[in-house]
Amino acid sequence: MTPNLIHRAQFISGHELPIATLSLLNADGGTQPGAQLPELGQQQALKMYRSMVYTRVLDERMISAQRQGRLSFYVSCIGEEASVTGTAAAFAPEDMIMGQYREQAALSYRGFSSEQFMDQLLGRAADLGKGRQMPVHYGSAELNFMTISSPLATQIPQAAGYAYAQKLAGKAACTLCYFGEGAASEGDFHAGLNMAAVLNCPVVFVCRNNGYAISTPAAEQFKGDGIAARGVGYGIKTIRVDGNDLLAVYAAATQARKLALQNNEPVLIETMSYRLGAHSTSDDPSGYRSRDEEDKWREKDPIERMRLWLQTKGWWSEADDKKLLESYRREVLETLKRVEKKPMPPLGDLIEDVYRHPPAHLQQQFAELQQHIAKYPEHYPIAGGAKHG
Ligand SMILES: Cc1ncc(C[n+]2csc(CCOP(=O)(O)OP(=O)(O)O)c2C)c(N)n1
Repeated sequence: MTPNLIHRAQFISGHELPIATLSLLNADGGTQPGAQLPELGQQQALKMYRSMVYTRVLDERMISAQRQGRLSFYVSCIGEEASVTGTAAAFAPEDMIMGQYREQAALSYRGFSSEQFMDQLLGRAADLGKGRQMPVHYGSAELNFMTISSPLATQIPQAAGYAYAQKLAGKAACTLCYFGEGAASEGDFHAGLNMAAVLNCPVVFVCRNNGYAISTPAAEQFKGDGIAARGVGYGIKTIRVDGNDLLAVYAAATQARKLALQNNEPVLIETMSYRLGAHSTSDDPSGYRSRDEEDKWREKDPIERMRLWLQTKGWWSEADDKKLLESYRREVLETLKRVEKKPMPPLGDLIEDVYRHPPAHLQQQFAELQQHIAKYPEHYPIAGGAKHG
């Protein structure tokens, strides 16, 4: 780049205006004047809408189930369904998704079933992860959804590396990587973005800026212009979108995927949204934010906004909506009851199938565990006493 010389010390403190936000859909379901809408047919629009509604129903029911003691922990996507669905829907099934933990809408969009969700959440034998992970740590090789891992931001350099490897292998696929604005404070964020930029990796990073990292508001996390400004700093094409606007998110993500694949380059999307629920079932947001603030965001509900748009197009009605909600609620509750009766994984799964032969120290720990269960079977009703081996 040719240097741009100045001859008087001038410090740069940022841009005069914040980075622009792509906004197409209004809260009443109308569109902005001059809005360049994405190509979106009825079938695809309805698939996206249904997936958002399903995720909302699943989240609400699973939070209640956690309160009833039927599962130990849950993380909801409530309020951020459009950020996730709008991006996931713009990608192809062969594109790997690497999520943080709040992206179940992407999994449901790809066809992860209620039974698969609950096998994982309740740690049943049929869980694809064999019940070894905490709830919400989903993964599916079949759906190209990398297993969630709790340490924040680890998926970011991994996504850059995955995309790099796919490029070297000549695969026409793009990696989709999600993270929150809080995770963007980790070193891995910087390493991952820089690596993706320098090595020209076809990866689309989606930062769900939902205003909070658990109890820490964005204003106390960073001083710059959100996360989008950092993408520009790393030489990455970047766009900021209204994350509660499914049409804007989908438009940005469709174009981002095209850029990433055509030019072999990373792209960053920052979706501006709000975590309407608690951080997890272990959190109580009333300790760090006001009801008023939450209510203001509730008025911008991404699902409601899309529903109104679909209705103005004549593609959906209130009666359709009622029917859909009822059928999802029934499906989720019936599946929960069914999965609760399914068997737990055999105890031996704890140490098998990781190493070819379980190493001696694990075998010893396992023998101690079996003795312990045999001695106190009443403490391990779900392990079925010592009968699992
Ligand atoms: C390395 C690491 N540090 C801390 C945590 C604890 N932790 C879990 S979630 C979270 C906040 C993340 O916020 P953000 O990335 O904005 O995502 P959000 O939960 O808002 O979707 C923290 C600090 C962790 N999981 N990993």
